[in-house]
Amino acid sequence: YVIKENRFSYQYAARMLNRLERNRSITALVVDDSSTMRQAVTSYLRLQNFQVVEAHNGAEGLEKLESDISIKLIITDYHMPEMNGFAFLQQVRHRYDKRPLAIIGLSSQEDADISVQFIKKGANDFLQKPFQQEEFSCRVTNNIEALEQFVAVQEQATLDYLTGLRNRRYFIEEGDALVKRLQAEGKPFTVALMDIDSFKGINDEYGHDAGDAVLKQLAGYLQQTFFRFHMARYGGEEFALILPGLDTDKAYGLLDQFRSYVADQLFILPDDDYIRVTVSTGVAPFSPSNKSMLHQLLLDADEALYAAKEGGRNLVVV
Ligand code: GH3
Ligand code: MG
Ligand code: MG
Ligand code: MG
Repeated sequence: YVIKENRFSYQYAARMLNRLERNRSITALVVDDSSTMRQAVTSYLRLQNFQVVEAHNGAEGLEKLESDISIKLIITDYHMPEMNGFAFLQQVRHRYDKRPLAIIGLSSQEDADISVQFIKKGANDFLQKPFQQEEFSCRVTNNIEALEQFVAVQEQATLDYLTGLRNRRYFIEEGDALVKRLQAEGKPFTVALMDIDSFKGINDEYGHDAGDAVLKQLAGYLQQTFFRFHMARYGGEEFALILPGLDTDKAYGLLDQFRSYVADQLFILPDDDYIRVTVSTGVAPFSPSNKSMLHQLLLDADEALYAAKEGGRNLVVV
């Protein structure tokens, strides 16, 4: 296949092999009322290793999309009974505004306006029927790679560079919605802020790199213990947590266990020296009737954190 295209190179072949391997975990949705067209598009996609599901029109396409979260690529026709390609596209972009989807519109219409409308309504690309298999495959590959890059950049923007934990932006954006959902469902949850004790002293005595090493080691412990929960590096040496399913007592138990674990560890510095480090944690008390926004719960947790520092540090305070 590669040799036939007369642009054989090891780099190109390697890239294509890698692409084919990655395509295995991607499902493509083919929406077309013509069975001949569906079969052709499906066979092209299978040659590229995609999993494929088919739909006869937009309405069926929406059902497939709802039930299969592995769908990342949609090839949709324009003219279809019941729900045409435009209506389908508008529904998809409206319902799944956060879901990463590459959408390619198809139409045999000679009308050039169809391609414009497809793009305006949210398609990433457009192909006029009939098309060559090679053009189809190239466009699919380009769109999938653009989508993957977009997802990777989006993911990077939620991470803290030093520790690899989620960052404050992610914590607030997702946390606001999480708190509202938990409150609506009447489920218990706890909001907490954790802060390293006398961290400035570590920087002053051992240097900034030593401080960074402490942050990274602590982030590793946080990851191990709280990976199931909503957690982020909230500020310099401060970490924020939302613990869904845990009321104040249960959260206190877990956070105090973590406090005691940290106090028992040796933190390794870049010069192989080691030190002890402790953390203090403030917990916003949970009550089912408290419908405060995340912002207020963090202020409550911060107040408790202040009390933990006043109380002598290496403490969890509710
Ligand atoms: P307390 O026990 O009251 O929390 O005292 P503290 O010294 O930990 O608190 P303070 O807020 O005075 O100092 C926090 C320090 O954290 C100051 C800042 O320079 C340092 N810091 C913030 N971000 C980083 C970072 O990414 N790396 C390092 N090494 N230090 C950082
Ligand atoms: Mg049609
Ligand atoms: Mg501190
Ligand atoms: Mg602090």
